[in-house]
Amino acid sequence: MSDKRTVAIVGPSLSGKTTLLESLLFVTGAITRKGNVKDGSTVGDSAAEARERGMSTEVSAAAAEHNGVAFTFLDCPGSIEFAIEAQNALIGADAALVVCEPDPARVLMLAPIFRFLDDHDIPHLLFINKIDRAHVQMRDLIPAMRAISGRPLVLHQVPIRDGDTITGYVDLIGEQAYAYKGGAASEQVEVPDSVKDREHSARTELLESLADFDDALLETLLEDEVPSRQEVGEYLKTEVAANKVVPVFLGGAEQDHGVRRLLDHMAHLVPAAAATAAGRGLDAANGEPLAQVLKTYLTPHGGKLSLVRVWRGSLPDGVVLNGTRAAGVYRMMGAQQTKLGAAEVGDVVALGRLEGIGTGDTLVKGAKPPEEELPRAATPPPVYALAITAEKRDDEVKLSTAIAKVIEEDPSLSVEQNPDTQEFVLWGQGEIHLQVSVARLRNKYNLEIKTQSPKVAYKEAIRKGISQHGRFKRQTGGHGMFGDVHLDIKPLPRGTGSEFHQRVVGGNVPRQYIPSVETGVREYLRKGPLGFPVVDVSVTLTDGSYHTVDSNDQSFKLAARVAMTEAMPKCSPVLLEPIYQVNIMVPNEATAKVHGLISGRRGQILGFLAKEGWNGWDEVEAYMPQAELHELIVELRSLTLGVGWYTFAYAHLTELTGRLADQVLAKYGAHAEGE
Ligand SMILES: Nc1nc2c(ncn2[C@@H]2O[C@H](COP(=O)(O)OP(=O)(O)OP(=O)(O)O)[C@@H](O)[C@H]2O)c(=O)[nH]1
Ligand SMILES: [Mg+2]
Repeated sequence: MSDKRTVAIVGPSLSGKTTLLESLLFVTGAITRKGNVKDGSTVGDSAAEARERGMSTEVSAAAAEHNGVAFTFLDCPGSIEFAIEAQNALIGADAALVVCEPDPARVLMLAPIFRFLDDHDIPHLLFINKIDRAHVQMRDLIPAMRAISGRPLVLHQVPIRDGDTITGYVDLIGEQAYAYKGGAASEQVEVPDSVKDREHSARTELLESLADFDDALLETLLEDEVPSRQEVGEYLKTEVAANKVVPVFLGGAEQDHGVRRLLDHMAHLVPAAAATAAGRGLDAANGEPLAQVLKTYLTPHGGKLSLVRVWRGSLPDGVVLNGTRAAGVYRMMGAQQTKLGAAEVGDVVALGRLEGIGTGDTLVKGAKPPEEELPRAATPPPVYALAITAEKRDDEVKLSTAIAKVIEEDPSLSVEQNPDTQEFVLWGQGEIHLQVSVARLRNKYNLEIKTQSPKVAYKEAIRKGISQHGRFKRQTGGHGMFGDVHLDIKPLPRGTGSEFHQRVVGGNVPRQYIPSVETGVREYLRKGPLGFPVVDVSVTLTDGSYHTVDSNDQSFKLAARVAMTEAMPKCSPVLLEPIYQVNIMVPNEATAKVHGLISGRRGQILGFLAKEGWNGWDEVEAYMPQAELHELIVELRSLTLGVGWYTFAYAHLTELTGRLADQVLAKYGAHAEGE
């Protein structure tokens, strides 16, 4: 059981994770031909939506063997909009391999990943990819990365250069030099003289970093003794497993540079299943079988596969988990599956047909779900919305079922029927996330969807009051209708809502008809003279009259409507727009730009503070109109290399007048075109 390792491959968008997976699979012989991202022929990007875009859109699992270790790799999308995929995968991984580009200008993109790894104490290794394009010096790159990482980064390798190109590296632990050979294993060479000084200082630095967490090593160093290579390897292994230090490797996924050595080091450094379980407070050896769902896949033909980490025990095909029978145990290779007889401790494999069981769920053998759940990744709050409708009217019914299925695969997506605007609104993590979700609806469920920015929930109120008489009278053949009311209408302070009172004396409006007057008033208030729901108004029934034969509920309701329809346009109606409180989190070099963004969008800054526990980040608090929030996340990300985000909550309504109000009324108001 100790020879299984699950490694989640994570890192910023387009850093080369899927290409690296392809390379890892190729050099281990798990695949015989390398695909590439451009043609959509990789194992990692087998989903139609990923191929359409040349970017990963969901986690993919693939297995490979190296030096007697059975690896399962989880290739995670890098886009911040699909962060939930990586986070759920990381919960079940023994370690993360963080892949990044050799570009100091982009290291900020590592911030959210490092943060998640440290918050969850997940051991990780850093792979600086695209070394064939590295024109920067390590002395510029590494300090920039160190400023972002919460843990000390220790160089495992130093590059060997020939002019502008990196041709190989010296391994600081093995103290050996290697020259890259495109497409083949690197060749061991003499350590070039030009690198010797750098190697020496980097190795000293490595040992000192390790000694910071190990007294025995510290003593050895203080006594000027040199630990053996093997000892250094063991110190590193222990400290990586405890997430005390992060070793840094170099390479190029496209040419397989450094990939074999990376595998050797992963086989050594990535903790085994029992250690990972212990890190989660679990005993992998004793107790009933225990597993957890890392990802849910629904195939276009309706099959369901749950990617599961086995924390303890063995799960044979047909095992009943949480009351549901698993039909099929599969090893995954991108979109391909190989049937297995059972899943064992440390495995990450797919189980078939676990209906009713979702991503993150803890699984135990037997008829019931467990009493205690294992920790799961928090679902990120939504930041972007689109109103959707089916292209064909007949598909409206199909739509909600299909969306529920897409949400089952992707917990960071949600849907609501907006109570104010009546729109069906899809909520998610950004523009691309929603485009991909809409593509899934098309690719998997054959549904064509129309999208538009969601309507703003405008309201209206009045600025002055009035007393109004309203009468509804109809004399037809037999029974007539007669209702007659006097209403006092008054504005209320902002945020009060609407109120109905009555002060009728002497039974002028018989008691039983008063609720109908209120109904008439409230029905009217759903759409006021400007065309929006009316709020902050008080309506009092003061007087009226009735007819013994002709009066009834309906007549009084209609009389109230007559009075309201007559009165309200005379009460100086005013448009109200919803204002939200937003809290914007950004690296502090972007704070000034965010202030500009807020004021440019009619926002009001309430204050800003250094974000607690987040070195180098600010939190800016502001009021902003809902109408200005739709694209906020898009702009915020473009100011911050994608790492900024915000939370929002409805705050209050405020009057909107002038040109902006005219535009809203022309577009959505009572007399708008198409209304
Ligand atoms: N020059 C060079 N390009 C590379 C290397 N590895 C990957 N690329 C290119 O980088 C681009 C992105 O590669 P992907 O493998 O899709 O990156 P990714 O990290 O999986 O992207 P997402 O999953 O969308 O975050 C592609 O154009 C690759 O061909 C490399 O070692 N050298
Ligand atoms: Mg990818």
